[in-house]
Amino acid sequence: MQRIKVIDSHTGGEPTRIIVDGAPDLGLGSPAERVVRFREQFDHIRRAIILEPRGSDVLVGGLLYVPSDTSCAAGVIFFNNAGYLQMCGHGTIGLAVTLAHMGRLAIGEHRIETPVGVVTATLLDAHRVAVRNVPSYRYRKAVSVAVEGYGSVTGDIAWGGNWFFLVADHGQSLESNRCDELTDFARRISAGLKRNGITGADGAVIDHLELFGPPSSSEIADSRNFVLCPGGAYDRSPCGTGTSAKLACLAADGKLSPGETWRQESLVGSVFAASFEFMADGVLSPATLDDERAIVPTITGSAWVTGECDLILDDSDPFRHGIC
Ligand code: PYC
Repeated sequence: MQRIKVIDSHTGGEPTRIIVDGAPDLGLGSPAERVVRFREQFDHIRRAIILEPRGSDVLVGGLLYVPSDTSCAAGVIFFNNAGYLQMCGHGTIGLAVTLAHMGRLAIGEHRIETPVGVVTATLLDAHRVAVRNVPSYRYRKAVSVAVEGYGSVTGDIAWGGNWFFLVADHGQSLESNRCDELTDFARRISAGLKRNGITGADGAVIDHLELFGPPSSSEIADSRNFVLCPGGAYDRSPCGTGTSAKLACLAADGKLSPGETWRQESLVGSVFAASFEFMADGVLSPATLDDERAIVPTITGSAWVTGECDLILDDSDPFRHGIC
């Protein structure tokens, strides 16, 4: 019988489950090498933690490891029902609040190692965290894709720690009672991207879909989004990496200035406050056509711990490694 201790939290409604004891040892090496080891040798642990009967399609997990960059407070690999995430904004906020709950993180700035680079999590109080994300950029503007049942849909492709296709002009109303229709629509766009070979830089799969619409009230936000995650569930939070991708597009279009606040609302009404700095003069976004400058986004949101639990993987349980 194996026990794995986890702490659950939610960030703007989106859950995060951090393994705090009993995690597999991924050994030494770069974060990317550790992801490979996790995938190749311990994927059953990801499935045990995330899939039913213990988890759900909405859940994002985080495995903590001793970082190779010793200036970092922790290293983390995020994962979900479909596999491994490159970065996760809501998860980093949840991680910082979880570590604070455990007495392992004090108010202030902390560096966190992720597979796509070091991010900074500033714990502002017991719940509120500002995440300075990895450099983000728009890769392609106004890309049209044929979507089954809907015709041509146009959006931007941007990197915010994950790859996103961002669509503003879609004719859908972003209401929480329409999540099934929105999920179906977003899945069809994803399928259209795949069918037509539309990718991020270097052929990277665009595994997140983001739709935008007006906020529930201009008093509380500038925009509302619906984000479809790679495992087919929608993000209950405004999505940290998705908000970073959105800022990259706003910056590239000259619609948001450095330091100005953008308030992104999610389908369930939670809000992240976000702003950006440009990368230093002369540092252009990698692999763009348009010589656009990369930005460094900071996303601020709140998380709450919702539970502490020992997961039990009993050798006699046929579903100890999840229902696949
Ligand atoms: O907040 O970056 C995010 C995120 C990615 C997938 C789910 N949440």
